[in-house]
Amino acid sequence: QDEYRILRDTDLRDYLAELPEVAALLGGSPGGWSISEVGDGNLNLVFIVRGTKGGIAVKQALPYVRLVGESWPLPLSRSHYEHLALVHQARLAPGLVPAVLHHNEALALIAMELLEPHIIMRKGLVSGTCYPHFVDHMTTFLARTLFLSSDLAVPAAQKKEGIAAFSGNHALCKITEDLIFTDPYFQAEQNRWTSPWLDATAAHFREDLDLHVAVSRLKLKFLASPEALVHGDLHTGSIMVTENETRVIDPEFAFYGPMGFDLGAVIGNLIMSYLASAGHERAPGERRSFEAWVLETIENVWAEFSRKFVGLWRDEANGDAYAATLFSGEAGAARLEAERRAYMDRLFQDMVGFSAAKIIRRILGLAHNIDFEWIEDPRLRAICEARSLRLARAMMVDAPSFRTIGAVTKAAREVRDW
Ligand code: SR1
Ligand code: MG
Repeated sequence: QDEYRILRDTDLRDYLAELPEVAALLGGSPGGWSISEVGDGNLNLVFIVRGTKGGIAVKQALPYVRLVGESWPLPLSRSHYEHLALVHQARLAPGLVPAVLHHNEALALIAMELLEPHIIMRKGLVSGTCYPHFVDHMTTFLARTLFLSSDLAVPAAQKKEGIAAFSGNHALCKITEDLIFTDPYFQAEQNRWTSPWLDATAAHFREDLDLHVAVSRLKLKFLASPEALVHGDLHTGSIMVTENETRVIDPEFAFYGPMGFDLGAVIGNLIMSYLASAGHERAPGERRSFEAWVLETIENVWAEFSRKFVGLWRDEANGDAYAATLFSGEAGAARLEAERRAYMDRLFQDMVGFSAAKIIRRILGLAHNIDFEWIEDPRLRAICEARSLRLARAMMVDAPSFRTIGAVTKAAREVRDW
């Protein structure tokens, strides 16, 4: 068995040369392969390797958080969970994740299909690009991975085995527990924000007990609700797109958690994209149509997700929850249908709260995003971030007042003019 070491140029080339399938896919002699490190995420190394015939992506986990350095160790086992999640997701939502070509657990390395000409969706959004198939692809991914790993779809024993298989990924969960649900709400050393204009809001958030209660409820839900296999980090930087294709990457934070967390990640990041748009240079017509598309996308993600999720519940409910014997006959069917609506209402509330948590962490916590960071004018950036914080606070503290996704987009539109 290999011993862990960080694979760089020659070492990686020699390693891949020994993998017949990978070498055949790349083509040509290993000496002629080009290797470049392209990782711009917070945790890992990512290499693109090209030969005469084709290319692959190679992801290797570092034993520490890349963003911070060796002072913050992080288990290599995250690569094992990422691989496991990719395999599960490929089965549950075929064609929506990259194909795995090779995995070496000891080296914490995964070789994957090279997604080309895909780009990271966040970058496309920052440049004002709309993705016409995103709603369909993403809601298929969300509905299928969440429903089909839940107690609505699988028998209890299988579900419990799933929970057990991912239970060791607690170091990655702990990052989320701290960075999303705790740090932005007190004076954590790693917190940062990019402008003194946000000092007062950050200070208010540190004193705001309504907000502290709301975020603590969300944290408890995150800690103690193994509803389904969640991706765990489903922001727009974990999605690669072309005009016609969508792939979800990087599920190293995967575990059995609350479904609303993945939904909230998608919606929260779209809201940030919408509210950051005012800070990026765009022709007025382009800005209007991009922002209209983002709002429409937010509405359609929820609408299509719920339609697909409930459809799966009607057609593929093989789990132990809601035993069919308890809902027989016409009255039983009608009652179960009403219960499905109530379930979706609760999930919607979770999504609203988690969206808000995702927004706040990207503005007041450690890890930021280019939606805001690439806004050049510091004053404009602060305005976009302040609007986002205002909306997020309302969504978190007063989630029940947002009864429909239309109420969320209406509030986003209003805060955009604030
Ligand atoms: C220190 S890790 C910061 C963030 O990077 C990942 O993409 C996750 O979002 C995590 O919270
Ligand atoms: Mg990632």
